[in-house]
Amino acid sequence: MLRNRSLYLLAIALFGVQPRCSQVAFNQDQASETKQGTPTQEVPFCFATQTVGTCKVFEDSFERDLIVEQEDFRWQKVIVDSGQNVRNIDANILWAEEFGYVPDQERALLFHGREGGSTHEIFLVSKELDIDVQQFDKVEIRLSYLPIKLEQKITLSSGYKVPESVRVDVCHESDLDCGLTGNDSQKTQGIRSRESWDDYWFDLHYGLDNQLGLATAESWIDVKVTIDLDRYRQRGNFVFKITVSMDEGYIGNDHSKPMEDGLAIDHLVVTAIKD
Ligand SMILES: [Ca+2]
Ligand SMILES: [Ca+2]
Repeated sequence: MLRNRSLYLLAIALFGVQPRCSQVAFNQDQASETKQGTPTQEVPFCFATQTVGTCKVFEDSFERDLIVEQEDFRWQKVIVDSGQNVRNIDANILWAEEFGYVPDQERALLFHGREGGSTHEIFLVSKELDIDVQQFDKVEIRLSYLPIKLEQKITLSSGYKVPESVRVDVCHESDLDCGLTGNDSQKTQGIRSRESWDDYWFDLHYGLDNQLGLATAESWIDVKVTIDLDRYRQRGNFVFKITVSMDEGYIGNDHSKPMEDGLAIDHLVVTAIKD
């Protein structure tokens, strides 16, 4: 952190101008405050010249019990497309031994469906990122994911056909249109809207041979999407969600049995780019 801070101050001294990115990167007091709620969070660090620069907005390795902690500056909620809240969601942070291997530290986040349940998507929704969308050009979102016996086509309860997968959706309409505000019915309608959210797909792997508990380093796929900020300048800020789609889960919904469908993520990094 000290080294980062020194580099950052040096960058300011040399170049004088830097894109505004996460305020926590520029204010020591706020950084300390933010860290309390996210003990595994490396404080974001931004630097830039007058013409180019990058800024790590946040990273998440899911080294905690709750997916969305109250003080976390990154996530606002994890929700299923029916509008159900976190208590009913098939998403949990598990330890490495339950996966077999995780790519970053000791835990990762597992999503799954439910045998006999209708087919849903699960959304992990970011807070409004502290990126100046007028000044930066792109956002890059990277993560590692573990596919477990996924299939190429499923039909969601909303009628849409999608592959079992993980992707990034970015809100390009109003908060209300994207289901970020409003009454319960507006939130449910907005959060699943294909019109209000743009979808950005990662490379898809189906992991037909993978099984929970037997994952190795090779089972995890590193992927990234790059998003042009031009389209979000009018909205004025950047909110994204990680969306996973699948129908089944543990066989017989018994967590001691193997999985028919599962998808884990780890080491998610969001970077703003000025090029
Ligand atoms: Ca991890
Ligand atoms: Ca399936």
